[in-house]
Amino acid sequence: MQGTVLEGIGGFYYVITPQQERYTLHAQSKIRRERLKPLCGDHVEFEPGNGEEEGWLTRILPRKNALVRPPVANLDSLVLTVAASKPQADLLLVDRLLLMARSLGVQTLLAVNKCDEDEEGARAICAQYEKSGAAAFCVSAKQGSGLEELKNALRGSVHAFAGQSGAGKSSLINALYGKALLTGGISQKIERGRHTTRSSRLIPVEGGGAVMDTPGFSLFENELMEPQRLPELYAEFQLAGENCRFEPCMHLSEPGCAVKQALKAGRIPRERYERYALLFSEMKERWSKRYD
Ligand SMILES: Nc1nc2c(ncn2[C@@H]2O[C@H](COP(=O)(O)OP(=O)(O)OP(=O)(O)O)[C@@H](O)[C@H]2O)c(=O)[nH]1
Ligand SMILES: [Mg+2]
Ligand SMILES: [Zn+2]
Repeated sequence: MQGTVLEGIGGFYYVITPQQERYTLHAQSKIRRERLKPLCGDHVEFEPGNGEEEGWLTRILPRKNALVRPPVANLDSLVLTVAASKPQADLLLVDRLLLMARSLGVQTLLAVNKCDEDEEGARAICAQYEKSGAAAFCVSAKQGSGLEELKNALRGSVHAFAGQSGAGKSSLINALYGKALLTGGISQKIERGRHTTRSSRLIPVEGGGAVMDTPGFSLFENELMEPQRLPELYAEFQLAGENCRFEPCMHLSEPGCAVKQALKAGRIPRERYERYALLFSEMKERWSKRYD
């Protein structure tokens, strides 16, 4: 039989078939030996167990894509989620995730949540991503604002919410789809989320598509790539970059760089460019040490 992995916890995999039947499975030792970890969203083959017995997951079908962080597979789109208030939005983390998604060809959206607490701050974050290729939405899971627009953009797709703990991923999924997921408070002392969501979980959405809730995180390292590849993953550099004197141009200190001109003219957000320069130098450093 075939199905989709809803969730994997403690060695068990919960799978749903196209007929909406649910099964609990163990991974066959062959899969465990091959160190192929079934992911939330994986399409799999399995043998159901007898009666109350658990069945066996026997094969992971070829993946369209797979992320390491959050650990999910077969996405149409990824919704990067940050809070406009607390926890403070880590936009370098957003940029790293956006780079990852674009290098895998996964469509990306940005949800700036908790805009009920800082509308102006939320708009400022959205503005930084206006030309990034990620459609940005100011939303409030609490008050429901902006949710219709976000829902329309996600309709019919398999999408995962990802980002910092406490940003409101589970709350947004609740507000969008009315499913009772666990949400938690923000710890006052550390102002980090309380890591409420412990494993990635897929929830089929009425009318087609599915949403995945994933555990929050704050650390993320991009896969090693040649730094020269970075500029092409920045959508805002594409148009302006056509007029750079050098080809390729990294838009850093080359003379006659049209991206830097666009930056001076305020057509490219300064913060986003500065984080690009940081990520570029970081990747350059890692690349130069790749054989160490
Ligand atoms: N003011 C306000 N608070 C919100 C909003 N959305 C979520 N919260 C609160 O933020 C806290 C964290 O929300 P969660 O939905 O658990 O966050 P999460 O991103 O799922 O966190 P992890 O599961 O740890 O990754 C909870 O106390 C929510 O009530 C919002 O739109 N406005
Ligand atoms: Mg959560
Ligand atoms: Zn340039």
